Amino acid sequence: MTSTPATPIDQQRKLVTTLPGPKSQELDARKAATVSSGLGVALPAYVARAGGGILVDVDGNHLIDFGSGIAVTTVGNSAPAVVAAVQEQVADFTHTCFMITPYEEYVAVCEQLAELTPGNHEKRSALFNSGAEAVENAVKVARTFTGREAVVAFEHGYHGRTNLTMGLTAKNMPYKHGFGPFAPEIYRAPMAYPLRWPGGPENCAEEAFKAFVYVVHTQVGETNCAAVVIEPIQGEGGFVVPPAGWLRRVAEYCHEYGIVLVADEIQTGFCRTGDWFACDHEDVVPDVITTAKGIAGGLPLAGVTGRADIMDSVHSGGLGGTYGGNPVACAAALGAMRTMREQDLCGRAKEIESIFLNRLEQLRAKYDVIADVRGRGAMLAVELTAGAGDLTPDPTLTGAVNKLCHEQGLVTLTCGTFGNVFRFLPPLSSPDHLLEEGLDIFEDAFARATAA
Ligand code: PLZ
Repeated sequence: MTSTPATPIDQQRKLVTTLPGPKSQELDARKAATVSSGLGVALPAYVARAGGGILVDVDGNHLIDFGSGIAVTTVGNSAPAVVAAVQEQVADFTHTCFMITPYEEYVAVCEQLAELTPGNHEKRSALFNSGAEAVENAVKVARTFTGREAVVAFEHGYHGRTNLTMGLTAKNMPYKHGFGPFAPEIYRAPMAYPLRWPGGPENCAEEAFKAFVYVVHTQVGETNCAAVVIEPIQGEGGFVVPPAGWLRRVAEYCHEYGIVLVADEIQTGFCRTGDWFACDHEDVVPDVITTAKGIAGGLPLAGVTGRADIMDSVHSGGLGGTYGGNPVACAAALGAMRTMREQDLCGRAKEIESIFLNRLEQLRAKYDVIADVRGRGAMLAVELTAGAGDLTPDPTLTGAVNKLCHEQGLVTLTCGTFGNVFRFLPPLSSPDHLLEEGLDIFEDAFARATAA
């Protein structure tokens, strides 16, 4: 099969119109007439091409990407190995349904997952289409294995938008509002959130662990608890990095009581935090791990990988779905994982961390409204508050900075339960000069928004 290689995208920011440009505005009018208003859009610049660290819109603007489509295009958009693998696969066959007539690509992805995820124990995987579906299936597996029903999740946690995962997700607006009733047997423990821990960051690990144990003991009962579902670094909830040692204690506790520890690494996985998985940094080996986003370079694929005894406890036919582990998405994943290895993208995430942290710490020294600079690898954030020791969240300033960045052609994202966290998730394929320029724009936006 032959295909015309696309011309490489010039890795320079370039604004030829104000944003959104006229063609984007036309498309946005069509959107308003046809797409449900239930879908919010952060920056209505319609994308025509993307690669490296740049998104090119339909008007010819070159935008710097600091979002990676919410932590998905870790290897970059249309990464060469992903494109080649997809083109080859799509020409061979597009779908059979793995449950009907299987194919090698699915098995090969599961082999990679067994090798790359934390722990050397025997593992099995099942593949799905979205992160939420992976989390749902992890809970199904944990319930079958334990014969128990209850699931514990954490404050500020995010696990998806399906019914079960809405229940696991903490934040009401916009994820849950008006969409209940939610699935039963979900309990919530306080999150080890150092900046906002009532007893102070120095006591956070110890006190948060005790608070978690208290919830399990008093509200659930250890022997009723099937699973604890946890993001080792929280994503949508505000890039909350728990203090060292806390995750390990939760893991040991789960082990002691036969509770399945499900690490939701959908946002943190695949080199994003400078390790293959965020659990690696804490030397924690979860029983089950959920993956999606970065796994397949932008194609929809998700995985549940776990101890063989847990994953094999489900009756045959109990797991599946028409499209789960689609061959084209699997081929993309194999291309993406090869790229991560060959280009040492874990190392690249660490380099990005040092570029960002250096600049963000300087900014914090200048502005007391920056209450916290946190994150790991290429998953970093600043939390904006009233300042001078007052931790009242400032979502208005956060939104204002975000808007100014967008106007300058820098695609940025916010997050957090209080909407006051500014997050940085650049593709790991982004060259240094774009990262530095994006940070210049951010600093300038910050100066302007705080002066206003
Ligand atoms: N678990 C840790 O980050 C998805 C959601 C964006 P899906 N995060 C982005 C939005 O507003 O919908 C996510 C995650 C963690 C689960 C999920 C869910 O993954 O692929 O979006 O279903």
